[in-house]
Amino acid sequence: MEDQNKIENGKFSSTTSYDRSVLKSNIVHIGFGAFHRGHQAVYNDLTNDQSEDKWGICEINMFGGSELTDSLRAQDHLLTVVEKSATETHSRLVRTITESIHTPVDGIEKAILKLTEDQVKIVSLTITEKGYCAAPQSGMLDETNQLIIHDLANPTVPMSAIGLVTEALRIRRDNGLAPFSVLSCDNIPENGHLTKSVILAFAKKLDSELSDWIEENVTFPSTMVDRIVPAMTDDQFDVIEEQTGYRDPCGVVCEDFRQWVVEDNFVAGRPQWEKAGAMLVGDVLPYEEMKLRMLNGSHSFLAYNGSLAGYEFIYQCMQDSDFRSVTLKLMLEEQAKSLSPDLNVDLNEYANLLIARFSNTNIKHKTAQIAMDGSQKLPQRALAPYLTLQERHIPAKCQPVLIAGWMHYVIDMVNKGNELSDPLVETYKSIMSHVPEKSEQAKSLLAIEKVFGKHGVENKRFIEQVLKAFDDIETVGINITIEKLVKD
Ligand code: NAI
Ligand code: CS2
Repeated sequence: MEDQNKIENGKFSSTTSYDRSVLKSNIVHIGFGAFHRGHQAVYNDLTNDQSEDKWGICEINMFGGSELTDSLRAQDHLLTVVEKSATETHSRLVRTITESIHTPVDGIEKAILKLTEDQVKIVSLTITEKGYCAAPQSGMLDETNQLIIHDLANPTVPMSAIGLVTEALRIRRDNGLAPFSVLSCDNIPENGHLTKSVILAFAKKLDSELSDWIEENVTFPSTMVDRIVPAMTDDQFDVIEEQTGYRDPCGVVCEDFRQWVVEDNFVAGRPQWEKAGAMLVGDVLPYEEMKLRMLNGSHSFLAYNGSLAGYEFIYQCMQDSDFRSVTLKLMLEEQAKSLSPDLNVDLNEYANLLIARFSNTNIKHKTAQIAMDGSQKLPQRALAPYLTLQERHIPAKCQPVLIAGWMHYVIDMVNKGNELSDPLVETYKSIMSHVPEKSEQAKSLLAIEKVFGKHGVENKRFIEQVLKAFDDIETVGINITIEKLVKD
């Protein structure tokens, strides 16, 4: 109540004014992280203000402590989003969230019950790349994943989001309830398609009729999602407090830019998100590829190589003229050339916008944050575009440095005993402890099939280029390697 009063009395640049009491949890969202708060929650809140039809969101978290959910409840599910351009600041009060479930405390049964309520029309996800329990390079259900092993043995009390959604769909089918759409909002190419194939493969192992029913009745729209929403730190909570007068523990500070391209394929309807600026289209893939390769690929390049050069934040990399030039080169001369020729977007303009967004000194986006979960990100951000250039006979110079930077980063982190957040961390540690030479460690990292498929052992040109880049970083250092790339 006290926190509710504080947030309700906060000073916001803008708030919506629709009647919250009419909201129902038509959307259940799994993965109440920073990104969802700064992106989908904002789109949905703005949409509610402009349409007759109002959609509420029930938030579910399946991992970690319950502090965030406890705080959200204490402030009546309201939260703050502060948007910062290089020169301006805007604060919003987001009012679209209706309720919340933290399964480690509330129990998975409560989440299953929520997903099987009649009014639920969309189940959306921001569960990070690893949450899909797919092998990163192939995109196939990873049956060696511990959560999947658990859920196949205990499908009525799942631990993974994949198991939870499948169990809810089973109950909906058995009870004659209408299906919902499953909307992935994670940075994965063809995220809808991947979610569908993982859920179908999982369901098939339990009950092939269920898998057939899901295939016939459920839709999995793909999305391209974009807004830089860094993990919160103390000084960013200070920013929120300075802006609104209330240090919102559920608030986020993000850039002012936002983009959402959504495949318009919803089995039970959807909010009119286009009223808040989303693009509803027939085919998202060209946009997804553009964003994943040009933005996220460059982000990963900067995360690994920027860290090796001692940069803590992305904007600091942009203040180094060599890093800045190489990033633009990677975007335009490599990633852009790997895209569909039919993409009707001015890629020069897009790249320059990305450089401006990365340069925003008000956004404290840590290279170490983006460096997390490299095994889940490299296939779509580095390997796939490299392979397309290879097919098209276009030279790739920066992409091998991206992958080599990742290898140095992983080796350094493991050797120094630093914590490395990546589902394959045990594989890395095992390589480091069994293979003594650094150059041999690099070869072993490239041979990890889950990340590079067979390319790390069979694609001679790829292996040669990445190992050469690895050797350059080792012998002349990252700064000279980057300087050479600028001139190359
Ligand atoms: P976060 O760390 O704030 O939140 C991650 C969320 O995922 C948490 O709710 C956590 O409980 C959940 N999660 C983690 N592993 C899970 C698993 N195995 N199963 C189910 N849930 C799991 O991260 P943030 O910033 O919200 O980003 C999440 C994802 O959103 C990213 O991985 C990316 O795919 C996407 N995204 C993030 C952007 C950003 O700038 N932060 C921008 C565009 C997309
Ligand atoms: C980043 C993204 O953490 C990462 O891997 O590249 O989360 C990035 O900030 C977003 O995709 C921007 O939309």
